[in-house]
Amino acid sequence: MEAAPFVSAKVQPFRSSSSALLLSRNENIYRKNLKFKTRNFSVRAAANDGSSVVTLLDYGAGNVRSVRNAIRFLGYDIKDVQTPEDILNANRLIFPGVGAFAAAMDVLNQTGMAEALCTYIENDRPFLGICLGLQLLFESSEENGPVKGLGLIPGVVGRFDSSSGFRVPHIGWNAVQITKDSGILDDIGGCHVYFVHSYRAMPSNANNDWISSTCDYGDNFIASIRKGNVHAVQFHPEKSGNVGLSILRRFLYSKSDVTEPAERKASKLAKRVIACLDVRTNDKGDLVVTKGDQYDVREHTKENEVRNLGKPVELAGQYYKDGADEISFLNITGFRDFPLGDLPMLQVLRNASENVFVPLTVGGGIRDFTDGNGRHYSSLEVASEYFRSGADKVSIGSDAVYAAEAYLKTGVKTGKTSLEQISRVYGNQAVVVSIDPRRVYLKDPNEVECKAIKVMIPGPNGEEYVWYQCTVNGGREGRPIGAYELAKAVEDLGAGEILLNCIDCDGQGTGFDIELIKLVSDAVTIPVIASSGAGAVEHFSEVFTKTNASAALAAGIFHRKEVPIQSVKEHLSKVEIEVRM
Ligand code: 1PR
Repeated sequence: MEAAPFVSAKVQPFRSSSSALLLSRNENIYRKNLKFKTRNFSVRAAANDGSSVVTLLDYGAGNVRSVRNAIRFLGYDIKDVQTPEDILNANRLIFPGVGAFAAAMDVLNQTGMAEALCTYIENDRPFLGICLGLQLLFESSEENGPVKGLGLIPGVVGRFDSSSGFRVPHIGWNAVQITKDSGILDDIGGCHVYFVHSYRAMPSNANNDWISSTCDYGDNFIASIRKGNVHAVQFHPEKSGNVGLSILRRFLYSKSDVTEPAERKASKLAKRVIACLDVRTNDKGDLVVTKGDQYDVREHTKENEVRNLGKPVELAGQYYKDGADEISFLNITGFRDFPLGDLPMLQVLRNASENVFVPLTVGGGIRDFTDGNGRHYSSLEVASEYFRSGADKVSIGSDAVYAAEAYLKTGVKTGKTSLEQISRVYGNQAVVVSIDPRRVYLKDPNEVECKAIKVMIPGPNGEEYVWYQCTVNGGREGRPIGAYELAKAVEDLGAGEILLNCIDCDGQGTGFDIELIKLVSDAVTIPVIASSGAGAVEHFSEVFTKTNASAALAAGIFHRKEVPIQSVKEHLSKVEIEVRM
């Protein structure tokens, strides 16, 4: 494939002397007045040197473990960039941008990496930017800004507009439209790839010659760029299953064969099917996948053992092969055990992420904690350890309930809650709030201050109304806040997604609580994952046709092998609900 020469729109690298993460308005004006050199640059052939080393630019702002795992899985060794010279000397460079735009630019500027990156790219050296690694190539971003980018591609990175009814962040498997010879994407037209972002770059006449694919999500935004040997993708190949691995393989070794995707019918954002693993230590001290009925995970036998449905890493690997779009681990005793003391759970994540190339969420015990020696751990430290161990998202249960209660009482965002702290550092797309509500029937909706709704099937004493009371500590304690109020409050506080369980339906196999899911998914603009009660493939189509849920999660039917994930997807596809096949 011949490499096309290109000239940067505006190459304006700079070194920041400020340690502040954000550019102030004054700094921006100052920088606009600086004279930067616009460079023309020459083209070099792609490095197809047979070397098995890939250089990785990880500036330490977040979890790039999954990118590392994917590279290693494909048989390549990783050389980490330590100095700007390492960038200039790379044969192939992967830049998986993580965190916020301003923070990333600040690090790149302060370390001299920004200039080295520009030179490397100007010289048409093999480059693959991922997610923020694409956005940083543009002139600027509106994320906490305006903030100046590397300026290699004309355009401003802006936020998705949620007023048009599209949920922000854009999370999930969407279709890309290939617009030109894209090299590494050549074989993925009509396939779904995994996106997770709130900001995007838009096509324009000025950047048209860069665009290799677009994606439709309210706007038709830039999904990938390519010029010569320089590639960048807004989606996550390392989280896009076999399709993503084949893209990476293509970049690493351009003559590589690609895995033929099963189907090429993707046209829009797919509804996700998620497998959930409730994990805890059983009475023998082994970490097992368990499953409750209405949150009771013990066998109803004389021994009263914790139900054991398998080993977490093995099951996660199996569900990945079976086509799960995401996998969630819930450390269900995290509320009483300290997760950083729970090393087996961290090890589970590390091991699972080596072979599972779809997003992993982990929850349980994310809160501030002081151990027996008086050492204080912030919830951010707990979450960071989960991210470092391979999680893409963390899920907060009990702590989010307390945060929402305080917020509703005072109307003040303190910035100190786990939700706010974690979403500020890792982005709100990385923070899920898991809600564990229980139905409370009412004769009169005015009996409670929380939102009550009229139900189709009256309660046990003929009650016509219900409110959904939130609980903490694995359903053990009811709180004075409803699922509706909680969902809206946590969206305000920075949650990027809601995992909506229902204690009454959990493990019953009689279908999702449609009334609850409709109530909550209509109340927020972030994606909602419907959970609890799946017993048949029809329950999935029901929840997707009757509510605005973006994903549906199940546990028992998958663990007991009653309904394979593939059957769920085939059914959804048959009734014309788009899924990733
Ligand atoms: O409060 O931040 O430590 O988080 C604890 C987390 O553990 C919460 O996400 C909470 O939902 C979860 N959890 C706590 N106790 C239990 C339990 O079962 N005893 N599991 C529990 C919640 C519910 C679902 C389940 C679906 C689908 N599990 O996620 O997987 O209901 O099941 P089904 O398809 O079999 O019906 P914190």
